Order: sequence, then C-alpha cells, then structure tokens
Amino acid sequence: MKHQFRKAMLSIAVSTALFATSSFVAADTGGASPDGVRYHGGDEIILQGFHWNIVREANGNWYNILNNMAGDIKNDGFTAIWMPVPWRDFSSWSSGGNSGGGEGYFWTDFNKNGQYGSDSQLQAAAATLNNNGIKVIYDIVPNHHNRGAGNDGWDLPAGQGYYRDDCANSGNNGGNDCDDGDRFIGGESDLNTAHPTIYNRFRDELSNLKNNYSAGGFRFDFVRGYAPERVDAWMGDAFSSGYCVGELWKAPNEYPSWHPLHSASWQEVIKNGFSDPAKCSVFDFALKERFQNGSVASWKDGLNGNPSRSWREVAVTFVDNHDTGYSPGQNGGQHHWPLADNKLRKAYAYILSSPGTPVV
Ligand code: 7SA
Ligand code: CA
Ligand code: CA
Repeated sequence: MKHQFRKAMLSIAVSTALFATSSFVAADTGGASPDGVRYHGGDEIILQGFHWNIVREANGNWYNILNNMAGDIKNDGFTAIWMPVPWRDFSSWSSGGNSGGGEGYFWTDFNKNGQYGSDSQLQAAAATLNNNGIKVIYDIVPNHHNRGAGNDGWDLPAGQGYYRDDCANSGNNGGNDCDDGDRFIGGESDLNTAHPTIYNRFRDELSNLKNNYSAGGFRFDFVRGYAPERVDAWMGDAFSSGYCVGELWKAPNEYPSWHPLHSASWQEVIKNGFSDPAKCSVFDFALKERFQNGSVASWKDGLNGNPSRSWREVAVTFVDNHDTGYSPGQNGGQHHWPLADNKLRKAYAYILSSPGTPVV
C-alpha cells in the first residue's frame, strides 16, 4: 500500500514539475544572487539521485541504472541530480538494532570504485546525465572519513595536525584548535579542514570532479562540522560558478547557551549560521521543521517563505531525504524525521509551487 501510495504521490509531484517546465525549454539560468550567494539555482528542480539502502538493494549497479534513466529524469522535468558521495566506503556498523555502512559518508579515500559502481561507470553516468542537460551535484563529506583504513595517501599519521584530536584541547567549539566546527559522533575521525594539506586535497578533488566527472556543483555534508567560510574558499578556488548547497541540520538549542544562534529561529540558523558566511544555498530545515511540527498555515514560515527575497532564494526545499524519510529495503531506511504520509502530497505540491529550489 505504502509503496503504491508513494508512486502515486511522486507521479503527482513529478507531473507538477513537468507542468512547471514542459511549457517551454528555457536556458539554464544562473542563480547568483545580488549579495553574492553563488549560483543558488535560479531555475533548478533537483532529484535526489539515491536513497539510503541503494548499496544493499543495487550494490555496484547504481551508476549504470542512473545512466539508463537519464532520459527519463530529463523528461520528468528535473534539471539537476544530487548524486551519492563518489568516494569508496567499506565501513559497516551496527548499534541499537540498526546497521549500515558503505553509503559513502564514512569514505576511505577519493578512489571512486565504491558500492554504487566503478569509476568508469560513474564517469559514463555523469556524462550522460550532463549531456541530457542535468546538472550533476556531488555529495561532499569534508568533516570526517574512515581514519586509518585508507590508501591513496589517506592513511595520515597522527600528531601532525591533520585530525581534530591532534591538538591540545583548547575548548574551541567544544573541541580543540584542530576543528573549527562540531565533531561527528566521538570526533576521532574528524579532519582538520583548515590544515593546508587537508584543505588542498579537497580543493583539488572538487576541481577533479568538475574537470573529469562532469560536476555542475556540490552538496556539502554536515556543515556544522567545519567553518562555513571553508565552503566559500573551496568553491572560490575550485568552482566559483558551480552550484552549491549545504546541509546544516542543527536545531537552535543545539548551540551553546552563550551562542547567538541558541535563541535564534531555524531560519536564522541556516541563513546566518551557514548560507551567508559560506556564500552557498542551504537546505530549508526551517520549512522541514514547520512540516513536522506546524499546521499547513505555518508552512509559510519556512526560509523559502521569508518576506525578504535574498532569504527566500537561497532556500533549497525538500520534504524528506535519505536521513529523514523511509527508504526501500533494510530497516525501511533511516526515517529519523519522516513526514506523515497524509501530508506528503500536499508538501510536495507546496515546494514545487513556492520559492526556493525544490528537491524531490
Ligand atoms: O532526531 C531527529 C530530529 O528530531 C526533531 O524533533 C532532530 C531535530 O533536532 C528535532 O527537532 O534532529 C537531530 O537528529 C539528527 C539526526 O541524527 C541530527 C540533527 O543535528 C539533530 O538536530 O542530524 C545529524 O545527523 C545526520 C545523520 C547528519 C546531520 O548532518 C547531523 O546534523 N546528516 C549527514 C551526515 C552524515 C555523516 O556524514 C550522514 O550520516 C548523513 O547521511 C548525512 O546526511 O568518529 C568515529 C566514530 C566514532 O566516534 C563512533 O563512536 C562510531 O560509532 C565512528 C562510528 N560512528 C558510526 C555511527 O555510529 C553510525 O551511525 C559511523 C561510522 O557510521 C554510522 O554513521 C552513519 C549515520 O548513522 C548515517 O546517518 C554515517 C556514516 O556511515 O552516515 C549517515
Ligand atoms: Ca540554473
Ligand atoms: Ca568537525
């Protein structure tokens, strides 16, 4: 039942998208906004090109599947696709009845022969999507990696300032000088993205993805984990005209009580806490919070409904993603914060017909 329902809902969402874009084929308009937020999307309608359990449901075959679906994705009215993390991840974990690993968020090194397919299959799929006018947006995870399991130079020695725990604990950001953001869980795998060696590796990899893997832009993971200015620097150095969106999933009350954002709104957290200093658009978790906790009448209080255009236009709206929603397969995915089924169609109709850049 649920699956049929989802298919019906998605067809509604997609047909709305089709209507929105099939009446004319406009040029791909850039989205740089007046105050310099790069390429916020302008006219993009983004498809999330993976779910949580792909590596268990289509292991090694996903890039081929995307390659074959590129035409459908284009005809459905999408102008961009959010690809999974391109780097190989052989981690596996289980805790509290949950388990997983391999999805890319605990990557070993920048080798792209991971569990979605081979490097060459990725290059082929990305080229086909790009040739179909679909912007290829890669998921980038600078905060941490599977420390010590890496090859290709990522088996970095301790005590050199490469990782969070290499510096004397100075108490910054609840951590130490080697990390200008939050830690991922215990923080033992957190990288010091301010270290020139680490910074340059990511800068060069973004250029590599742009030059050799058809990248049209990037989704920055766990941006609470490092300074937002780092994203501005990387994009400026590697791909200033590229599409940029950051994932800042952090409630106001997760900031220390002395922090100005502790008593701020969800909108201020994502706009002031990330989008402005990073010069990058941002997932609209303010709208997500209203979807989850507010009446339909309060949906206007998402970032994408802000009275100010420069706030609305950096909002990247979504209903659910690979963390918040259900996914087919093992454990039904993660569903950390799923929207109730009876609101899904309405929510998709809302994001596909209101300001900001919608992600389906
Ligand atoms: O609770 C939901 C919401 O309810 C609402 O009512 C609340 C909200 O505030 C409230 O109003 O939202 C809260 O909960 C969210 C979900 O946890 C939090 C949010 O901040 C909080 O407010 O969101 C956080 O977690 C998300 C999954 C992140 C967000 O950025 C983050 O803010 N999403 C992205 C980040 C990652 C990691 O790259 C990905 O995580 C997501 O897919 C991506 O979208 O350090 C070494 C180490 C040791 O320290 C550990 O002890 C050891 O166990 C490693 C080991 N860690 C493992 C983890 O335990 C295990 O879970 C790790 C190696 O693997 C797994 O981690 C997965 C993670 O579970 C998964 O979600 C990770 C790596 O594979 O990949 C994914
Ligand atoms: Ca565009
Ligand atoms: Ca960090």
